[in-house]
Amino acid sequence: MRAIKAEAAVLLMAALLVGGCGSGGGSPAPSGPGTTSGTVAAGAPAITIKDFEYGAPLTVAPGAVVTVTNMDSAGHTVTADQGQAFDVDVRGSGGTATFTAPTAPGSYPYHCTFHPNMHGTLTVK
Ligand SMILES: [Cu+2]
Repeated sequence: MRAIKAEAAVLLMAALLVGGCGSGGGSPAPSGPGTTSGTVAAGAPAITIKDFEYGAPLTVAPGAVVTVTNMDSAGHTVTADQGQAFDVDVRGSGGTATFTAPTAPGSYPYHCTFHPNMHGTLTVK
């Protein structure tokens, strides 16, 4: 009798746990496993760091959310040269991060705090 009761309790707890996981929001998956470059989302602004370079200059709308992908094994940052317009760490080996572009139109040079020779420019307009 006691054993059966305990078993029922365990089953109930398991059911609760499964239900909790299902309804609770997990962390949002940035772009899923096995990402192929350029398929983040149609029209979504993105910077892909590769070989210690930020790639082509990017122009975005004011306040746009920019996704940064780091294909290098080393970690990088996207840090605005002036003020604190934006500053994100991007883990290496395919790590991603997002930041919100400034709302004021203009040209925003940025760099990597780990590798000061890395430079890029974000244009907002
Ligand atoms: Cu870097």
